[in-house]
Amino acid sequence: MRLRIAAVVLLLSAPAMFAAPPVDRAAMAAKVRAEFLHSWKAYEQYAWGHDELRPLTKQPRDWYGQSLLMTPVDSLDTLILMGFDNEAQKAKTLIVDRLSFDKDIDVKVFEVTIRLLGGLLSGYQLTGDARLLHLADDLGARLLPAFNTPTGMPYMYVNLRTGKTSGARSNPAEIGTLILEFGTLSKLTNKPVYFEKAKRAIVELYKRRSKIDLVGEEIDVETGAWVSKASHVGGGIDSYYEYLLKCSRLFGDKDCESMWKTSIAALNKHLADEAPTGLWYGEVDMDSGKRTSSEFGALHAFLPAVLVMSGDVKRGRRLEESCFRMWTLRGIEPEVLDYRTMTIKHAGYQLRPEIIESAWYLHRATHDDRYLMMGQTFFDSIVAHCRTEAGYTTLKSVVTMEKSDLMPSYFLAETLKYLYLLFAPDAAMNMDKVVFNTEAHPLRRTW
Ligand code: DMJ
Repeated sequence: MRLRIAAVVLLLSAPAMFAAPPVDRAAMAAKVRAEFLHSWKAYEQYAWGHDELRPLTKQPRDWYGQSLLMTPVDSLDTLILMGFDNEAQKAKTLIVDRLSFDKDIDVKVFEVTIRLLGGLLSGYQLTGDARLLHLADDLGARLLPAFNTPTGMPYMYVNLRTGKTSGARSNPAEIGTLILEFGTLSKLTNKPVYFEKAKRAIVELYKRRSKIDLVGEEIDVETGAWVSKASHVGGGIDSYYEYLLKCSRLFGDKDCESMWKTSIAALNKHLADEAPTGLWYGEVDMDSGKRTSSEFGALHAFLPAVLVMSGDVKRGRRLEESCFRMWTLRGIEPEVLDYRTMTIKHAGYQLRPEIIESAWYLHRATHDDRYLMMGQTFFDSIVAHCRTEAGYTTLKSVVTMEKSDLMPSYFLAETLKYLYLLFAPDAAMNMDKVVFNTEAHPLRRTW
């Protein structure tokens, strides 16, 4: 009997006895900062002036054969935020001296907008250097021909020199993730055309939602017809929802607010899936709402952040717990998981930030140390598995932990920035009137 009581007492006090030690935020912020510098120095040494670094072979990589300075533009505000003043100055000098958009290359409108336009705008707002705004304006003008479609939804590609467009088959993310950058550009240059084009695009997309208020995965921007009716919150759709909410916040836009409310209600009704493994958001047919798959992955993990931002902390918390389960299944998250069987569908890890971004938003909203613990787990796994002599690299597989050979620019723009923000004192980022674009570039409402 006494033994049994002792066991019960032991069990009840177990959480206190075995609780993880509190996370030392200052020490963690310093570690993240040091790893950022390690990555930046590797870029400087082996890929300076190019888009990205291949850390294993220590070679540069340019997306379109000619550099658009993806890594420096994407990293500038993180350098400033972390207080690397000399490096930030050097990056800015490189950008204003060398970056030219007068290039005969077909670029992806979405990628160039979130990384370059976003990075130039936040860089301008943080430094006040008008040359960065001038570059943003030049880029914006070169991207505008993409919107010349019968529907107003943009083509996927535009040639920066000739304005020639291509890629009529696009998707909600590429169509609906432009308004924060184009809208900010309008406000800062007093040229309404940017906001108007991006707003029309997102509205035209929304207008083509199904009767149950869902969008599909692929749409023809010339005819406006859906090519794929798979509806989910993963790659190809994800940041469309993020921008509906953030557009309402940054611009006080009532249309965006109403589109967001209708859309999130539909996601909660049709995509949210109460599985034995937790709350997830799966895939359904956009017309019937019939479930078509139980896949969820690294990209879907942006949703807890957006739920929290909209005030739904309860669902945000539960979904982040599911994401954490996905991360700890193998010690690092896979690109895609089947959450019903907990089997891995795509085993790569692309150094993605979304799960960390969500932990940061949750920590800001709840002050629950659990999210610091999660952040420490994310950081430790990334260091353990992705660190190389020259920066950090993606993984081919989270099962074998075999390394690939790329340090995407968003690793510096987002992954390390969100880790730093999670551990740094809250004052590190004055959040008053700031909205982060989907590439973690802080845009400040100054208008
Ligand atoms: C980034 O370029 C952006 O976060 C985008 O919204 C999704 N893909 C990467 C990060 O995973």
